[in-house]
Amino acid sequence: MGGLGTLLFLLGGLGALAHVCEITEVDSTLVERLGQRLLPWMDRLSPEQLNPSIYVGLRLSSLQAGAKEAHYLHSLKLSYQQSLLRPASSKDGNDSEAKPSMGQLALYLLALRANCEFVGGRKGDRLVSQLKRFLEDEKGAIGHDHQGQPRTSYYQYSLGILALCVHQKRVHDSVVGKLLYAVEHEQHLLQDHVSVDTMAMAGMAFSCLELSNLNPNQRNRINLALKRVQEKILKAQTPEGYFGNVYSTPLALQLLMGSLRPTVELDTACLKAKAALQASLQHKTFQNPLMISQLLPVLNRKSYVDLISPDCQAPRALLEPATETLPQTQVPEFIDVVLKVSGISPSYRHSVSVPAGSSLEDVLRNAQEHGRFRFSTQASLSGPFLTSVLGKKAGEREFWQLLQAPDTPLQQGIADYRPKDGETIELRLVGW
Ligand code: B12
Repeated sequence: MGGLGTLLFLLGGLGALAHVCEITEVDSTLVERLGQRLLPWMDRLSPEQLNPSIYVGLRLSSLQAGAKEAHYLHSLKLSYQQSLLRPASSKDGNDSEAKPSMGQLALYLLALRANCEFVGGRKGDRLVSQLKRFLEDEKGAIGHDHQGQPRTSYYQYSLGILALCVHQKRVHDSVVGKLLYAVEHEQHLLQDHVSVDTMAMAGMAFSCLELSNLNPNQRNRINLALKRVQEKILKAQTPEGYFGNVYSTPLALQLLMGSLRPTVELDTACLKAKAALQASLQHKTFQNPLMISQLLPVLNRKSYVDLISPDCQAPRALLEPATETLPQTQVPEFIDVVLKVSGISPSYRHSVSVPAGSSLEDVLRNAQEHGRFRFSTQASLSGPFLTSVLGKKAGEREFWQLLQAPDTPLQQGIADYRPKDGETIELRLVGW
């Protein structure tokens, strides 16, 4: 390291150069443990299990997975190019695989950028056109009067703009305008649990546009919207210190880290959030690979906005697989969980007995095997998403909400949540 490099390093170490929202002191064993949880997922290379977010998270972290990484990116490329560039669904019924969504395509483009690649060539250009078309369609769905809603979500809309931006691809002012309007009027961005995540993602799209100056006509509006996003996220801080909840805090910090608008409020809020997040790392809060992938960059003081000019030479520690802990061969203890279904008639209520430590998905399976309960799921980057219950499929802009009775929405999905003895879990069909 040269003289200047050493000086910067020292200053950085002292915190003089660090932004107050950056986490500077992290326990490297805890980070390693998080990284190790991603490793098994990197062996899952089937199209339904590939997850570009995992690749992005790892590349922006302080860790690397050696040869697995290149192999994973290669699989992502094959899968995404194949499914996105094949002709539109043929009518003969063989085309059962769903095409990646707008957000998934955007995450794939972020993954390319995380490997310091710019999307290009004939295939690459087609992917960019496709993403632009997705955004145009969504712009149409939102409508001239802004009365409609995107078919996916403003979260995915933001991801789309961000992905094009880090590849230095310009999107039309009118496309950016829809997101600006949504933030200015808080339309559909502020539904309970998804609001902070969506605000953070929208903010990162704006940060990228601001830094790259791709839409100079919108400069002032972008600037103001960023200020607004920052305010909204700070306002959503919980008494414990989380922005929204523990799982939206990583994205919120990714956004706030890049803030060019330091204020006393921001300083105080970030100190509190960092402490809360660091405390949560001591527990088993972060198990889900998607959540880990959004968290790891933060623990390395990086955000998706850094994909404008990623540092692919930065040294990263090689991850070794976790040493196996022997399974305990004790007779399992059983717990009782009450499963309740509401929002449809007739309603349903039944007690299920499962081994302690079972997931909610295990509970649902048990209820299905031993009674009239029925459910189905759809794979997503976050894991299995509950799509139908007792034969009732959630319709457009509806979903099966998971709650701990009487009225606490769960912060985890069916595969990750582990109910306790005597708990009542409610599945409620609601609009969003
Ligand atoms: C938008 C959104 C929703 C929308 C999705 C509908 C839509 N058409 O977009 C709605 C409101 C329905 C929703 C529901 C839920 N969500 Co949500 N959601 C998000 C959000 C903001 C963006 C997801 C996204 O578009 N990703 C990008 C695309 C490219 O990835 P994707 O995998 O293709 O996206 C799909 C899945 O993410 C799926 N989905 C959305 N939420 C969840 C949650 C879980 C656990 C699973 C398995 C799937 C899933 O819907 C997306 C669209 O099809 C994320 C925020 C984040 N930080 O990731 C939270 C987030 C993933 N959701 C979360 C939660 C907890 C839930 C619920 C379990 C809440 C509840 N108590 O019921 C339910 C899911 C219940 C079920 N039926 O299985 C948490 C997950 C935390 C964790 N530990 O894993 C997040 C991180 C929000 C948070 N900070 O708490 N969600």
